[in-house]
Amino acid sequence: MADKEFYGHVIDGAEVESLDGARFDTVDPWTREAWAEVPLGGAADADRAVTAARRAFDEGPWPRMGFAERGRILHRLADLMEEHTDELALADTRDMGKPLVQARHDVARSALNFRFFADHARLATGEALPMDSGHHSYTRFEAAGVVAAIAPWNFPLMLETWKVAPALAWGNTVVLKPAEDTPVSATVLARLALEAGMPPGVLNVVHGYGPDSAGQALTEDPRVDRITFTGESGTGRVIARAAAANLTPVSLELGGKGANLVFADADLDNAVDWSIQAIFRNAGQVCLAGSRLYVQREIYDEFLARFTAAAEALVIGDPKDPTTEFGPLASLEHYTKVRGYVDTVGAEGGRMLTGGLGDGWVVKPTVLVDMPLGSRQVCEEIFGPVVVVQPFDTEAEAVRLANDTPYGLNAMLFTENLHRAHRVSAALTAGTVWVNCFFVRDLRAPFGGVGDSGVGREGGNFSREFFTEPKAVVMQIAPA
Ligand code: TXE
Repeated sequence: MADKEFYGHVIDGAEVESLDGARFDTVDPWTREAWAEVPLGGAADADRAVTAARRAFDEGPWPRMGFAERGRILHRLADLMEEHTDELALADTRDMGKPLVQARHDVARSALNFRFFADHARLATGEALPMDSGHHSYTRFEAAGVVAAIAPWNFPLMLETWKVAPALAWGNTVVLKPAEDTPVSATVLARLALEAGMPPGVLNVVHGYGPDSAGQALTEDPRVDRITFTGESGTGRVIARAAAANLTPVSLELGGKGANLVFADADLDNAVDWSIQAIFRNAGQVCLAGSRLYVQREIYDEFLARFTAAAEALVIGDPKDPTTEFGPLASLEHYTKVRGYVDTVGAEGGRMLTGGLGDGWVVKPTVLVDMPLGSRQVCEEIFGPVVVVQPFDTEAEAVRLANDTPYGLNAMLFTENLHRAHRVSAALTAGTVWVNCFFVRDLRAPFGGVGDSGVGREGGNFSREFFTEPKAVVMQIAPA
């Protein structure tokens, strides 16, 4: 491709190449051609970015500004993001094949991340503890320092801003490493942050890979005070080990194998609609995907018929076309991985009702039945548009099946029975449970997972706890 656009690292307020001049391509998974180039950052580039963030934290105005002034800049950034919706959305769509309509939705949510955390930090209240001894104790939430934010490729801008926004709102400085498959929107974001008046060095972006590259270097740098990571569970373990060497606190949002329980008393139209969204939105490349669908036997056949018909009706096509609902997988590597699960359905003892391979890097909405409980399709995170559907008889059985996984990010259930809704929500091992809906979130709520799905929670006060150092001040009110 003749004229690939270039998107640099953003370090200390300047858009720059790597020190050694190396670059790599980012590939549009629909055209399967490189469409942009970014610098290939290594340890030396990560070092430069941390140095800039360190200086901006230790000497710059950002941590010393009031919440209102920082908030004004963060709101201005949100305004600029909304004005640049097309550019940001198209960047994610071209980088990873997400339908443009969904990418535009992600931009709106990303702008909201800045607005929400700016206001949340400004309006946060604390607690003063009157003590019998004639003292009182109060808590200060002080910025932690330099935050390394390492992001995945499935919701590039959205998950980057979910980390960056609270970190900045609480006065930290940031080095963001976007995923190598989806680098572009991060550079655009950093450009807009400078335009919004953010001082140099406050938000730095360094591109590159993970192991033996910029990502690993960030996790090993003792000048980094917090590491926030979203990605694969195995990578989470590697990062936790690196962080342990410096006792750097980590927040890990990892994989999932979400259970979706549809009871016979559910509103079927609603259950079908959400169950389709839960596994086929973003071509199933969602940590929260409802990839294990358990349906009560009385309605199993009817539900399956409706669900399969809805899956087949999804409009597959060029993600840049605004009518497209379902695009290709994000990369050849990821397509090959997901294909491995589709190709082995028969060998594992199951059956494909609909779906399979499409053109290029498309795996069509795929519905599997009769999969043995121990099969790879049931046990492993596929991270693609592949759902395993199984019948159950009793509520207890449904809960047991749902909890039979090392993951615990989220679960869904559909029922019109209020008592059952509360009972099952309490019994499920998961960071989030959705009842009669999916994907809806209040940004004040905790977000994170249990077991292999991660460590820690982010959102609202949970983000405050992670991105600050809480300090207790004890003061004598009157001499004894
Ligand atoms: O993730 P990785 P990948 C799952 C999904 C997918 C699989 C692999 O199953 O198929 O993970 O995706 C950086 N030190 N999820 O390979 O490797 C890396 O450069 C520091 C679940 O993209 O975890 C990228 O920026 N950084 C998921 C980021 O980590 C390292 C979202 C994620 O890469 C590193 C995405 C290291 N040693 C994939 N190794 C979810 N839960 O939402 C890698 N990185």
